[in-house]
Amino acid sequence: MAALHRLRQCHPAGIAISHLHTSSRASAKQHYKMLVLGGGSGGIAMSARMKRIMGAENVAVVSPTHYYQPIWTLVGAGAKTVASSGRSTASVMPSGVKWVKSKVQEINPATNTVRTDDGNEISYEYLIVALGLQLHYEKIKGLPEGFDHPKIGGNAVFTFPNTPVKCAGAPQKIMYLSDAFLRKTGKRARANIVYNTSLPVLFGVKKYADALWDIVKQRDLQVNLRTNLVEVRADKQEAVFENLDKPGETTVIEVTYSLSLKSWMVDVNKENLQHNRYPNVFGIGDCTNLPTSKTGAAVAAQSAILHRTISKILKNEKPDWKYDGYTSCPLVTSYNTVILAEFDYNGQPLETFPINQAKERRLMYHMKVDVMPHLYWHGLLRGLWGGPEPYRKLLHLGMK
Ligand code: UQ1
Repeated sequence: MAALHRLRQCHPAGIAISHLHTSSRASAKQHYKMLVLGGGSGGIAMSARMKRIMGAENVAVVSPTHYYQPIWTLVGAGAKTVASSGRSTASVMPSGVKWVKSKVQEINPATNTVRTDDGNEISYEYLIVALGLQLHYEKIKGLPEGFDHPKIGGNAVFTFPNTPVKCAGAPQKIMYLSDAFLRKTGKRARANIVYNTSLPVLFGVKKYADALWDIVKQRDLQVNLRTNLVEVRADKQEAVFENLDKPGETTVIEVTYSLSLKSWMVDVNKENLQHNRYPNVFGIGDCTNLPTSKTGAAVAAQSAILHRTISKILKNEKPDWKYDGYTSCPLVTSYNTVILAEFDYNGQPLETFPINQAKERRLMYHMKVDVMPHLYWHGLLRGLWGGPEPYRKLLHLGMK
């Protein structure tokens, strides 16, 4: 039941999963060999890969919308348009794969069925859960209503919450871009920029954290560790933070706005992505409990592993490839520089290029802004890009 509960709780924006019971008021019965829940990066990449293994007619995807989320920090900073981040689900859906244009209402892993919000029941032989991760602003007292009180000037406070998050670098990327924006527009002297993070470190991987500490010092950005946002008083333009090392001790700061995220996870094996309780269920991406940063690059690597795991299981063989937690976070540090962090479950750097990636570089900014979107739309989503692992091995051959 615990696993059921965890499965049930994976519900991103637009996808609501309510009760778990086996009765159904199904108006149409459908069955697929492979049912994919979610049409984001993981769902679309896996449906393209599953189509290759078993034919399009055996694959269905339940999905409402699709966004290219890696560009959102740059949209926030005004460097890209929001329109450039969205594409219709129809345009990314692999041809021939059945697109179920509904929301997931219930997952019943005991009976291998899923119910959608229009009352239909779909049964499956294998299930891939790729439902993403939902933002829960309401977990902070005073949010989301507080967003209706916009004010510019004074303290700009960026926060990293005490919960699982999507890309762990995003809250500080938008801080660097805000700093750059204020400098560009001559308003930096009037603002005090603060980064309040619940973590005991600025970044989980020491190599990149060291480089980022240099940047925050240089740019006069104030960092407070182990500091967690608990309340926003929008009318008074105040935010309340707790000191995680001294329970009960809070600080009130005058603010413009702040951000927070919250999620629950699908319980999968961290090496092969198979559900820990239901062997015909798999998970990929933000909705899983894989203990790594939730990024498109992580989904790329996971898609290659999950492809292999499912191919092996279909042949009654044991999964053999192991996911090492590879993830990448292109840390945008200004309007033309990026630190390209790449690392594994253990926080060990796993860099692709034979140059020091902890250094801020223009080249890496172009990689992120001009190259990655192509790799995403034409590689990852078509099931052709499984992350840079093979190239990393080739480029580093003989260097060790
Ligand atoms: C990546 O594979 C990927 O997915 C397509 C991204 O997101 C969209 C990335 O930002 C990065 C950095 C990678 C990793 C790829 C290389 C070549 C380092």
